[in-house]
Amino acid sequence: MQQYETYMKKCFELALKGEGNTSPNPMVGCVVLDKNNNVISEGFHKKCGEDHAERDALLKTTPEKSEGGTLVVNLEPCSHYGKTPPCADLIIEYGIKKVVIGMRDVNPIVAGNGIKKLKNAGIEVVEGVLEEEARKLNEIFITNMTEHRTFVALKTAATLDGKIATSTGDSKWITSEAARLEVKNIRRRYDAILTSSSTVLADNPAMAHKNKIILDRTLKTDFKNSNIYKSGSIYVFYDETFTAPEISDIKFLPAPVKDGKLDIEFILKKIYYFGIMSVLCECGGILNGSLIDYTDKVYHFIAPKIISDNSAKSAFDGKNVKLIKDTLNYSIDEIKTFAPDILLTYYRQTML
Ligand code: AOF
Ligand code: ZN
Repeated sequence: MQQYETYMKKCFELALKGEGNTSPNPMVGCVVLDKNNNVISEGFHKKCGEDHAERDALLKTTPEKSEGGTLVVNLEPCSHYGKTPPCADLIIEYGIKKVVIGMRDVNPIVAGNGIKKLKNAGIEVVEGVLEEEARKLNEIFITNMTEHRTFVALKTAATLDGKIATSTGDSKWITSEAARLEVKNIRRRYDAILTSSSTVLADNPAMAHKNKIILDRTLKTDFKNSNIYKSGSIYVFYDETFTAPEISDIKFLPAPVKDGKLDIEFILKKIYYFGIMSVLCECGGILNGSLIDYTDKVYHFIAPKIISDNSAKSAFDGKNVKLIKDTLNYSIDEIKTFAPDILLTYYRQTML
């Protein structure tokens, strides 16, 4: 088992090479061992529509070499004809005798059928190796498949006293360059970034990304000159009672308004329909206060600085919880250092 864990970790590493490119498919890595337990091949899923990890790894070796060997993969091999033929069939063809799996596939077309097919062919199947990590690696895919919705992540960068800007709106820079570089890595994991007109107006950020969603209820940003509109596919959501301008390269999307705010639930449904499987929200405290109800995961950078001002802007605002028993609660998943700052990653307590 110990030995399988080492190979499973290798699968995670390989899978992560596809990070940011596999959506809506999962990230998958695969290691093939011969009958003497020597690694003879490795592979990973590079992009939706291309070879699955198992096929990628097997096609780099031969049935002569893999005969009687073991295949380690973080997700149950598929049993269906999709964009590619079933991996289970190829595993059988290659004479593999044992398949070690991180997690069962949650895709209903596969779910257990891959394992059945392998077992029917006389292959031993070892399940659940580093399952928790395997599930975390594909948390986006699992959410999409089981809940039919976009995975929502939120990033904020605050001082020790939880402030993201001073009372005058100054926020450059709360966190270090190392922390800000990490934000670019985090963005790459998600299909889109989401921000608001207030952030566009306050900071004029470029937020390099292939898909950008901007919540601009009253259409008050400068669509011709703001940095954010200069690259990527742009989706602007606005109050449906307004009239959007005609600007090529920007998709203007009317949305209903509830209590003076754009309806977040409607927007999240709409972007899922557009094929955006995951989104990273980078907004101010007020919108964060609304988004937090729909957020699965938070990336919270903390800089060792104090502003100490009641009028400074908070990372989360507007929920106005009066009793501690009514707070929103989270489980901290990870603490990383980006000196001199830290990054806390946490999930809603109901998640995972
Ligand atoms: C992947 N890569 O390495 C594995 C996947 O449309 P298809 O044919 O590419 O099938 C996608 C499904 O295949 C996916 O939802 C998952 O259930 C299964 N396994 N997918 O993209 C892989 N092993
Ligand atoms: Zn497959």
